[in-house]
Amino acid sequence: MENICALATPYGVSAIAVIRASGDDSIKLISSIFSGKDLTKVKSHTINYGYILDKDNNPIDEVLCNVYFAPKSFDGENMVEINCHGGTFVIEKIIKRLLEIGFRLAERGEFSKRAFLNHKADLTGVEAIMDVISSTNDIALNASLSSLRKSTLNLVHKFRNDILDILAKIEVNIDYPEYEDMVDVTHKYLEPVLLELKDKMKEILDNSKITNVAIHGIKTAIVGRPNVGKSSLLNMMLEKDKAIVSNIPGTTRDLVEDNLTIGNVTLNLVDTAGIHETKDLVESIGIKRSKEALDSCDLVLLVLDSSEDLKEEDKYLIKITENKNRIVILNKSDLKSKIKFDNAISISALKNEGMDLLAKKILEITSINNITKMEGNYLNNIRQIDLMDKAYNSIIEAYDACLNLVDISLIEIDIKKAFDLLGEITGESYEDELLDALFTKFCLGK
Ligand SMILES: Nc1nc2c(ncn2[C@@H]2O[C@H](COP(=O)(O)OP(=O)(O)OP(=O)(O)O)[C@@H](O)[C@H]2O)c(=O)[nH]1
Ligand SMILES: [Mg+2]
Repeated sequence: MENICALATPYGVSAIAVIRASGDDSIKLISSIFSGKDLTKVKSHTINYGYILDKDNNPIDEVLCNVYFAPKSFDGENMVEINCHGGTFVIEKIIKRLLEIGFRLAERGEFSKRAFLNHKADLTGVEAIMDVISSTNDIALNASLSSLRKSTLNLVHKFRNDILDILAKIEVNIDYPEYEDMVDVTHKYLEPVLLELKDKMKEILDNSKITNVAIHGIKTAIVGRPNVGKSSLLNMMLEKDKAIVSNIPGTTRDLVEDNLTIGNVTLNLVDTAGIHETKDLVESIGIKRSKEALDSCDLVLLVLDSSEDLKEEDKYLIKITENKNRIVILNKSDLKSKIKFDNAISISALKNEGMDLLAKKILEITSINNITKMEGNYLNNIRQIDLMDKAYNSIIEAYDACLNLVDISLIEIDIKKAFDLLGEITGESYEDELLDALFTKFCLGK
């Protein structure tokens, strides 16, 4: 493949930076500007000391080159990792030199894409690498590490094998009706098989939805009428002055977002504009956004001002959040309290009091501490879940068709669709596999 290079560490000043290079001639090319050993002759997986040289053979930087010969490298290509000093000027100079001698800059994710194309990793494996990098809590990290150890791949393979088995049996029935050793694939035979498959898929989907909230964060909206202290609460939770606070009602006009991790729970917090009737155009746009945030969130922190009697807006918000995952927060506990609310948490955002109670309540309400028990029985991201969901729906269709005694060759189409959709999770193809399974599992050619 083409010779590509990219900085693999963050751009900026650091002790060491790593420049990654991959491609057919990558080792040969870098060797030609390297003062140390001939890199084409060293052993794979060795670290080699020397200098990267400029056009006039003057040193650009003192480096260590890690050499990996194909196919035993991350992306399955010849690869060199140049460990240089982490100054932006030096990094740019080395990359410029690499471009001069025939490399081009890699695109985003191109090394991983190569790893996939070279069968070094399936799509779930490639995604797991990204997930490890973006983990913000232990659950997310454990999930991505287990996916890196192929738990997701194995899970999908298990489903695909089960489906393949059904497909193969149907095909054999259709193509070789005279073959006597085969099970007769009737509606009666298919019904319990599809039912079991459907239930298993549902279980995975349910598990995945719970774990994904834990992995990717709980969308949490802080709502309330103006001036109750929503932005003060956000700032208290984040331990920084993220949102503007003032005693003027209607201070927050737009959504203010940030992430916060409490124990194993990551919250994607959104502070919203106080919800009330207004004629102010800008404010009403903000309020519309508040309502959207409220509709789409997984958890509501409803803030009430405990120093004032409940107003119409409070009552309205209490009512519309009733059936949501909700924590009611009585703010301004430093002032004389005028309201009571069952199960509410009392805090003073001004005095920074009550965060411990709120944190405890959040952990309680999100109850995602049992997730570790689900290891290997869930999918790790929305793309995977979406495909599994579609595959599940195809199996439901197949099952319903089976109950209605629809022709089996038509039911087969839905089952095949589910198989293909699951294959998209891992990036595998389908036609070849079906043929392989047909002939290896049933030995028809003998
Ligand atoms: N006494 C007291 N005052 C508070 C407390 N929390 C917030 N305030 C005050 O209440 C006023 C409003 O606070 P904000 O955090 O801006 O309220 P908000 O709900 O974000 O208001 P809008 O953005 O206008 O909807 C400010 O003057 C805060 O200092 C508290 O716990 N006790
Ligand atoms: Mg505010």
